[in-house]
Amino acid sequence: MKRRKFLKNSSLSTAGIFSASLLASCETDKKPQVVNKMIKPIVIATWDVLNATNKAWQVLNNAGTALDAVEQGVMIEEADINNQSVGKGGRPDRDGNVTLDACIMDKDSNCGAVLYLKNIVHPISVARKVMEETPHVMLAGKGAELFAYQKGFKKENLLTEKSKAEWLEWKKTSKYQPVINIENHDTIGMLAIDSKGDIAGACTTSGMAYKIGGRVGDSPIIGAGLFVDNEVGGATATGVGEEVVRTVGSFLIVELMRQGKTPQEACEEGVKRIISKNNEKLDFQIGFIAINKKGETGGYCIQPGFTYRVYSEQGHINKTASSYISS
Ligand code: SD4
Repeated sequence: MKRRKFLKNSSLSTAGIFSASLLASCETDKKPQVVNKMIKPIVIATWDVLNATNKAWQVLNNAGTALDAVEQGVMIEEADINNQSVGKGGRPDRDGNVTLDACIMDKDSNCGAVLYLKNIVHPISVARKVMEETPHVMLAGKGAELFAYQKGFKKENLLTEKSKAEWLEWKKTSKYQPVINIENHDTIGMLAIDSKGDIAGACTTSGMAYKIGGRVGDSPIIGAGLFVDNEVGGATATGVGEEVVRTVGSFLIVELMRQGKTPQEACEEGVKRIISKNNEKLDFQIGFIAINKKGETGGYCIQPGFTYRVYSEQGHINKTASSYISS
């Protein structure tokens, strides 16, 4: 039974500017008409993930929900073996195991997550099943994997020859030195607004390369790697997850937007909070992106080099985020 059905849709009652016209459009099937011209679908994602934002935009453009858009969008990266930070082809932990983390959040503040999931190409879809078909928010490890099999997901080897060869090379020194914007490249966090004005988000990763077995970062942690409040907006993160977790980064950014900051200002404040908690130490990367209910976007990072993609009616843009350290 779908838990979401039991939850009240508070967003429609609070988003006054959209309410009456939207309720009318919600009742039509398949292709809802955008009665209120203020609502423009938009998708935003960490890094230069053209194929993923293209996919999400297709869903939005066909009057799909933001939730379907972000799920199907990030699935592109999960299946892409050339992205060695997400899904199949992800770099393993130091014992050679590829372990995946993902979470998803919808317009009604429902959320689902999987942590330390092995052998499944699409953790984001398992996270969605956790959200929609269990009374829980997070499933981890073997339990998450067994749950996935029960839901029909297939077992697959996630370690590609390329990632295996690199790991074997790394083992010769076993030095753990994350390299900014290389080792931490390509976790995908995605946020979307659909034609009804509803927001959803997804975040999925294979985590830090060569991490200690069992390590989980920010990406599957609601509030850290991802947060959505349909009354306000959404935020998602990439970079050194430990730093994002200890400042509850994405939640902070959404709360700053609730208090009136633009997505850009809120992302800057989120990054600066992390820097201040590290005594101004700047030798790691964090990147945040955010979107508000009006469809305004922002992105900010510590080190130069973080890009994000925006796809809206204006077309596709790959943006370079401004950074705390100027390039
Ligand atoms: C983590 N935030 O596991 C992730 C890593 C990341 O691109 O962003 N990689 O800490």
